[in-house]
Amino acid sequence: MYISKSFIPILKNNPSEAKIKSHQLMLRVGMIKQSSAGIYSWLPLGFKVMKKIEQIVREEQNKIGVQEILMPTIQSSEIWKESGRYEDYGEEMLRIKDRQGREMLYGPTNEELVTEIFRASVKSYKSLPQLLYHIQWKFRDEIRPRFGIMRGREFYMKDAYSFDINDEEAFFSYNKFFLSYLKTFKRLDLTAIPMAADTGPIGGNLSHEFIILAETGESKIFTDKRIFDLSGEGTSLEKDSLNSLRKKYEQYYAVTDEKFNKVEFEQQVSEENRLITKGIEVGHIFYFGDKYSKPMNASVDLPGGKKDFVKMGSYGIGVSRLVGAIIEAKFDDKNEIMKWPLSVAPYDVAIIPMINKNDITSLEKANNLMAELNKHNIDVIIDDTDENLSSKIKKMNLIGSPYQIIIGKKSDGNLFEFKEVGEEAKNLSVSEIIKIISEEKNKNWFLN
Ligand code: P5A
Repeated sequence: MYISKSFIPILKNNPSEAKIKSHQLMLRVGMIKQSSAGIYSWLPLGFKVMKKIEQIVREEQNKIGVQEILMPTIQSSEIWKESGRYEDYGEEMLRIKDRQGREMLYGPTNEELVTEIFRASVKSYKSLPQLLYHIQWKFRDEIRPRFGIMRGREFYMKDAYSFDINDEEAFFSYNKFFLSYLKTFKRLDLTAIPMAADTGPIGGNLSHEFIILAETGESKIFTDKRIFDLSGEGTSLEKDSLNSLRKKYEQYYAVTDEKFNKVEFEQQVSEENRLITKGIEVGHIFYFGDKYSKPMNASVDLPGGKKDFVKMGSYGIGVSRLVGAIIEAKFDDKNEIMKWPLSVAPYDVAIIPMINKNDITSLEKANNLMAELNKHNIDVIIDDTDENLSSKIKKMNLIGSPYQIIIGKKSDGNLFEFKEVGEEAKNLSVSEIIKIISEEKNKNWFLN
């Protein structure tokens, strides 16, 4: 891709309406454009990153055996009246009337709709467990949409739902998502910590929020620092292995402010291990038993001939919020340098040729280099404008490709000035460059 042909509307300065670094950067490099309060269009750069995040989320869901479906954004109010949430959900729900005067709504979440799909065809315990997910836009008429796509009114969510025969099996499903979330966030190069949390309008009494640390986060958290040393590495998808994983995490105090209890915190965590800080909620998992299956009559035949309501959980990841969360975690706003994790970078490599009007050899070199890198599935952006080198580097630092190649006076013969952002530049050949990037791209993540 050439900068001159791309739709990357870069602003000279930070827009004054943006208060946190992710919102500033996303507007500054034209990743998004506000369409109305809390509602955004996604422009090429932002869309590319979000789609890459979505694909990682999808792959990790598929790996634990969740099946992808796609439910609509617009739902009928009928099923919400059955579950009893139509009134409870209050002003956050966007209510719509169709031309026949039927009450519809823009889905803020899908527990009811998926239960309706399930009950229409699953009748026996023999078909359990069922794990379903979709990745779809949601709408919540938040009173205070803010920080750009971090707290939007319209936002993109992966939401999964589990249906099981009893509590034990339902916890097994819950724990699969617990592990899958640790893995998903790790692939995004984030450390997300599961913390006991309030269940709000979704309900139930077991729930974990997955939180990444950030000063600009909206969640206040209280933790034992030692929880940051844990990982899901080595955990298999066996019941016992997953149980011990959750126990390993739950032995350390880690809660959001709604669950905070000063006495417990001080009793359980020694002073040097206490951490009180802020974070961003990037995922949230819930177990709520028969909260929806009972009022909506979603039951299955049991082995002895009796019937019982299925036990359900739901599992969300804020796909659009993650774009902002990664920026909060990775953007160096003092030096105005963004480095996307290679797994989601809009472009793997930025090629910056120094172009002199009378001499286009460096642009030709850049073109040849791009052709070579493309052959190895390495995605490249070239700054083919005739701006000076320092403004080109500034621009690429904001776009955030993790690697940069400068083609100028110093590039001699077959060697190129190559650098991983934040590291020293090196003179390398094309094949050495391809090797470094390909190895990083194919890195093995735990539990593949
Ligand atoms: C779980 C899946 C639920 O809605 N029902 C289906 C459950 N959970 S949740 O915690 O309310 O939302 C899941 C994740 O969505 C992101 N999120 C948001 N992102 C951007 N703007 C918002 N207004 C917003 N609200 C929720 C969060 O990442 C949250 O963890």
